[in-house]
Amino acid sequence: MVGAVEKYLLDRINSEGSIHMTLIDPEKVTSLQASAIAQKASASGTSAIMIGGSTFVSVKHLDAVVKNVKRVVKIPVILFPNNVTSISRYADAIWFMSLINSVDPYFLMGAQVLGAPLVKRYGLEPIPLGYIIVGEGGTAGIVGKAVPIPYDKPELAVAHALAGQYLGMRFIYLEAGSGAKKPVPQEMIRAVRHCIDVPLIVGGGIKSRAQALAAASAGADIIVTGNVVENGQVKDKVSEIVDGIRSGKS
Ligand code: 1GP
Repeated sequence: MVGAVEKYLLDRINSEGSIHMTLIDPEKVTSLQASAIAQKASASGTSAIMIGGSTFVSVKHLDAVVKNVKRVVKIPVILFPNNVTSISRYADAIWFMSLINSVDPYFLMGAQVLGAPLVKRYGLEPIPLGYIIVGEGGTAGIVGKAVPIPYDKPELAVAHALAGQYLGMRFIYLEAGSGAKKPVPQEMIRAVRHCIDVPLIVGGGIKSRAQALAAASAGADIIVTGNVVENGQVKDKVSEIVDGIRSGKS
């Protein structure tokens, strides 16, 4: 059941403690820009490339972005879908995710039912993921009709994360929303990490070494950054964040 990409992620978490992933939003880049970002991020120590955004993008453009990224990096390319239109046959794997705190059945199980046959047909590796929107929640929270979990309610984040794990999801993602003013607080990361047995992903609003270090030392196994690489200086920024993650674990 555990495929090659998932095994790779687990192995890297085991050997490094915490790892970094770079998120590329296909809505914001050309396919050439995407491959340039991926190449620099990979050279700077990121462990995988995630591709996805919160709103609409054409499958044609998504395919071009994924293909171009695949051409230049050896690390896995994992889709981070917001809908059934976010599935590209050229990726290695897909976070097969349910938005646990959505009030809309479409984001809990509807889109997954529509997307599953395509995942099968394209031979993509599905990695089961429980997605939980916290804090401001950003565009993902609005589009996904989530009831975001307030930062001062870590026990609610724990309840959602445990429910995801007990349903068989093999990763849990605490999402503050892309560009969030405040990343997920350490107290919430700590509380969730303490209660679940599967790897914990944290993302949204992480822009600095100190913020990456804070998330890693609180127990995040995977730290995702997106916005920070969109304004150039990919090498410097990813190196800075990867360095923060590594020192957070030492
Ligand atoms: C968003 O968690 C990711 O889905 C990354 O957020 O763009 O703020 O880094 P940023």
